[in-house]
Amino acid sequence: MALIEELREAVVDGQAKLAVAKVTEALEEGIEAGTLLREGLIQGMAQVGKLYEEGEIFVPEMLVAARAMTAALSVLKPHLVEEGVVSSGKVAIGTTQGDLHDIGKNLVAMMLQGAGFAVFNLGTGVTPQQFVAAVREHRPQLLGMSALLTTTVPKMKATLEALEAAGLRDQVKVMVGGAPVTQAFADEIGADGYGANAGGAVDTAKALLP
Ligand code: B1M
Repeated sequence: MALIEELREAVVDGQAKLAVAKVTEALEEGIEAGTLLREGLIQGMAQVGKLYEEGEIFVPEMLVAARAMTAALSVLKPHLVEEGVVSSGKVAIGTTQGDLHDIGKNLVAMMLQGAGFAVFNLGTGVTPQQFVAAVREHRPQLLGMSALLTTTVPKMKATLEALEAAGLRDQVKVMVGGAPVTQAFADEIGADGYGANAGGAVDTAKALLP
């Protein structure tokens, strides 16, 4: 338990090396990767967001915290992703136009991979036209869009419209997620599914692509 708290603190303080050391130590002690992810990394990052909202920290601190989380995640990744699982479907996923937040999206991508999906990670700042091009090129059964800013969430609807205009909407299921996104919003824009977190995204993907 102390180790998880120390991991959380390392993320909040933006200490990448310490976060990596704590994850490594905790794994050696037999703590599950999923527990370290949820109770260490994600809770640490939630605390960072709260401190930012309260004006206690600013963008540079938020950035170093994100780097610490990313470094620790890279150690956790092989433990989260089961190797050699047969692919159960193709997913293309990206963060919407104007948005460079990618920690949560990468986590979702990683968990989908772990669940056996072949994942095309389209990166950040993906325009509606780029999402359409990716659907044409990779022919995924599922398209995932992530957005963390209230200003970039509307790009999800724009992408659905672009898919419709390109005649591709009925060829791909669409799942949306990200902190400001809700099931009600997903329903409103006509997305096929919503994931509240990485685990939820995997459940939704499985339900959409049985
Ligand atoms: Co940004 N940022 N940020 N930021 N940042 C937020 C989002 C913010 C809420 C902070 C705050 O004010 N409290 C706020 C948005 C406010 C708003 O729009 N209402 C904000 C702001 C304002 C900004 C800037 C504008 C700041 C500035 O420059 N003035 C700027 C914007 C840059 C841009 O995108 N154009 C900015 C920049 C940054 C950093 C670069 C410093 C860094 C991002 C680094 C990176 O991603 N590589 C950063 C960070 C780290 C955050 C916070 C602190 C943490 C985000 C995060 O990684 N969370 C965030 C505050 C917060 O969220 N509490 C904040 C951890 C991650 C695991 O969770 O991303 O929610 P999350 O993903 C979850 C679920 O949402 C879900 O599953 C994931 C795993 O559980 N999910 C999906 C996500 N995508 C999904 C897709 C799915 C399904 C589920 O299906 C496809």
